Amino acid sequence: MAVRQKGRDKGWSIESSLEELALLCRTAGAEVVGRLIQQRDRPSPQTYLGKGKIEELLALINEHKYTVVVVDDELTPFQQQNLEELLLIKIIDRTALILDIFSQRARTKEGQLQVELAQHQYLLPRLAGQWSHLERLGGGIGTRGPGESQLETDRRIIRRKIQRLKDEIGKIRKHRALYQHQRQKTGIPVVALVGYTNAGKSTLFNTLCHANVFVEDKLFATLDPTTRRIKLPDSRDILLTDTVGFIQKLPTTLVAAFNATLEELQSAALLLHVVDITHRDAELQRKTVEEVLAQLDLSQKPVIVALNKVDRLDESTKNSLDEHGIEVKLKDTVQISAKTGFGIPELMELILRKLTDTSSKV
Ligand SMILES: Nc1nc2c(ncn2[C@@H]2O[C@H](COP(=O)(O)OP(=O)(O)OP(=O)(O)O)[C@@H](O)[C@H]2O)c(=O)[nH]1
Ligand SMILES: [Mg+2]
Repeated sequence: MAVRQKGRDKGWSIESSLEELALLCRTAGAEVVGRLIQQRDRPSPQTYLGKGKIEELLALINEHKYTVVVVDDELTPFQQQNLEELLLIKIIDRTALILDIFSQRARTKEGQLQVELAQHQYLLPRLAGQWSHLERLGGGIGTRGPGESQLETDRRIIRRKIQRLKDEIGKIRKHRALYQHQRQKTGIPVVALVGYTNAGKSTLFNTLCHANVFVEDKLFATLDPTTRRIKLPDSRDILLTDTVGFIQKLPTTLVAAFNATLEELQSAALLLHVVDITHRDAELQRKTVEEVLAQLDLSQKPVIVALNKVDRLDESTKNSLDEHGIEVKLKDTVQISAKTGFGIPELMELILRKLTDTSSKV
């Protein structure tokens, strides 16, 4: 059961956001069997949902025997605890869901450590709730909660764990910096693929490198950056990097934890922004990616926009992409199909031109 509130996010319609949430659920291995939308100016600080909606939801849970409720926002620990007590059902918020997917997907040691860090940071303020919640739910012999001293111990353990994870990530980071430094010395420019999750970055990466990177029609197929050396039309080399996809309302804990990986982007000479032009929310996705790039201080980087999956469009729509809501008058835009290879020579030429432009400016 997926729940969200009306009118809370810039530009994104409730349907789009809920649809994306359902896709996230499927990626995490759960099927959405019901949806509930609440109209409210702002969420209740105590219970997120209002009284009437809670009753409605409770009735639905009893009728359909739902097992989990997924909320399309990040809940405060207080809201989550109260909701679980009232509904007596497991509540997962958008952040926990994304963290779960990330933990399934991380492959490298660094990726795993980063996700683990984000999970522990998410858990820390939620610990208190867990214990008192158990006490009140169960009560009595055998189910009595471990109490405050246990809670303090648990908090200490989690804090220590967080520190250990940070130390370990720090070590890997140093190693990476060394590697990056060596790479810079070779003078080969780095071109980094960025874009909304599922836009087709890895497919394009494969097409450009003839490599075989994990591609899947699921969200966040790629978590760990992969880099390969490829040749441009003038036979100059570049390093191409495939990265993690972005999403609206990306949990802040994750952005922080993945900072090290995203730092790879800082050293890029050029960003190749891949947009799934066939997606209903292509323009919103493009804007979201731009916002995340701005948060990461990358707005000043030279960018090429690759409008991907044009093989799905028919001839007439290809010429009027405006109808898809995308602002095609953007400079340095090229239409491609990572799958069929359409537009790839033009893309390579554009990369070459853009790199030559930028290097002649500095
Ligand atoms: N029709 C069509 N499908 C494509 C194209 N490019 C990618 N796809 C499909 O889109 C889906 C997502 O592709 P990926 O390459 O995994 O996307 P990504 O941007 O790397 O996604 P994340 O790693 O999850 O952020 C896959 O099912 C691809 O087969 C294309 O040019 N045309
Ligand atoms: Mg990918």
